[in-house]
Amino acid sequence: MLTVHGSPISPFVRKVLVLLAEKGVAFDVNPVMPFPAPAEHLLISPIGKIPALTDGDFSLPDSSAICAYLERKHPEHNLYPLDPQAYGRALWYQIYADSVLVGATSALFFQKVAVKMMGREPDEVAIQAIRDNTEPQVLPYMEAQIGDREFIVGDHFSIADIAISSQFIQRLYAGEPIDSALYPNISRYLANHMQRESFKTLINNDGFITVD
Ligand SMILES: N[C@@H](CCC(=O)N[C@@H](CS)C(=O)NCC(=O)O)C(=O)O
Repeated sequence: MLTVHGSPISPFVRKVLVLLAEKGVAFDVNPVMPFPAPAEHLLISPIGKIPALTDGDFSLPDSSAICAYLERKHPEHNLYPLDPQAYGRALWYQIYADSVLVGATSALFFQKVAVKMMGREPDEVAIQAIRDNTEPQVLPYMEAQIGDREFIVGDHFSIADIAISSQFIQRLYAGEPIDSALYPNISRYLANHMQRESFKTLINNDGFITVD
């Protein structure tokens, strides 16, 4: 049995769970929290982050490595485009979501919600800096790249859509949905993907939020 180690509240854990749900592969979740990670988690995730995966005796950290491993192991319901250019673009959007978009999504969740879980008050200066500095660099790019498309790459739901949507869900947890007047393409794109069974099940089961 596959086990995903990490709380589903993490967008990086969510990437892996959505990919598994899309593929119809059974899995367990061990809802490890990383602040700080328990000692046994460091054995499978040397940098102490979530997610990590165990598959029998095999273990692997990092959502991108895990998703690529799972795609190769379970190629049914392909989530990585076969066309070389589309494949390259999908990997780029995954990298952008995980390393740049995260600054306008997970960072807001961290400053507004995660800090409270750690017994600290939200840092209003940091929150304002995200609104003033990060959002204007990131959200217009996403709005333009999504455009009027259903999927950000090609004609199929892919790892790029999973990575991007998983990040934007963090803003819902933070009580900061995307402003549909300012960013109509992102809003439509996200609302559409949230109707997928993979996302709906995860969000409702988690109990943190329900999405109408
Ligand atoms: N590149 C990693 C990033 C994972 C990550 O940053 N996870 C956060 C939770 S959302 C974490 O574990 N943070 C703990 C820490 O930074 O110590 C991946 O894709 O899995």
